[in-house]
Amino acid sequence: MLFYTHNPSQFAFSKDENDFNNYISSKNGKKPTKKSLFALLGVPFDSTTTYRPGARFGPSAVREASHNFENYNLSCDCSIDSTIFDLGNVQVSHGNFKKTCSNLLETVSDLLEYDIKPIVIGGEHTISYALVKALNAYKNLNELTIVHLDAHMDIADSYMGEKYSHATVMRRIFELNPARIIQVGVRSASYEEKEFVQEMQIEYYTSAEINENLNSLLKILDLINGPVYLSIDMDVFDPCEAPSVGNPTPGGINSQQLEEIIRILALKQVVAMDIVEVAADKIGDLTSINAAKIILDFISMQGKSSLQY
Ligand SMILES: [Mn+2]
Repeated sequence: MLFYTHNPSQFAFSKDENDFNNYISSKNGKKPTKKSLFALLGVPFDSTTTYRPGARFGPSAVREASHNFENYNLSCDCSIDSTIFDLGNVQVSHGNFKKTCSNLLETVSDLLEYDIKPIVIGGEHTISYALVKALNAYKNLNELTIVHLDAHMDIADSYMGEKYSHATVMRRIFELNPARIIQVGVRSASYEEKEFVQEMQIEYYTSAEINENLNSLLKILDLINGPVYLSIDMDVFDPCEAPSVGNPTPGGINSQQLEEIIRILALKQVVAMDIVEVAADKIGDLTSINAAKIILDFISMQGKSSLQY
């Protein structure tokens, strides 16, 4: 029997949890060896949001928006040929980051055990900490480059009394001692944050610098060696292209620049990524569409060694 149906609440072009379980049992515990496998996880958590709430709806909104796109990508003349499993959402405990972080860390650790790369849709930015912490058990963080696309540095030691907050997440990640942190598209920070990143020699490239000379950033990203963790706060975009975020900040970068950045990063050894801070509240939301596009661009472009810029 054949039903001509699909599940609109599942990410476009993905396989579901049953396929995932079949894959795992067919592998009988053996790690895959050839093409990259990706697993999508939603984390509908937004407990430390300080301005515009709603990131808990991000995973559903981005999945819905993914159905707006084609499997074929005209920009790179390539199609999606990697397997992507949509495993649904991680159980969150609203108001309790510690418990949510623990659930996410354990789930992601299981995926890494099978050499499956997590792509996590937030949720607020705080969740990135759990992902980098999970990587710690499988990769040498001394070799890991964090590429952080964001309007904000997110590197305060604490924010409104919280150590674990969307505004402190990069400080907690910095404390895990990754090899390098590169901040892309920043245009907002406290004076203390700016002093800290300069003192610690954390690289940052402002949206104004990128608007002035995108190629200079692309060359820097292209020189990255070793494993990469990619964290994308959707407020890196100018609010005219991504208004539904927790902290909209004028003067951002645009979707074409993002596409070029992803084109370079997709050829790097990205071991996990997150797309966070989509606080969308309606079908067809522009922020969700741009977030879904990033994931689809990344999946279709990754591993295509012939791409040029
Ligand atoms: Mn931000």
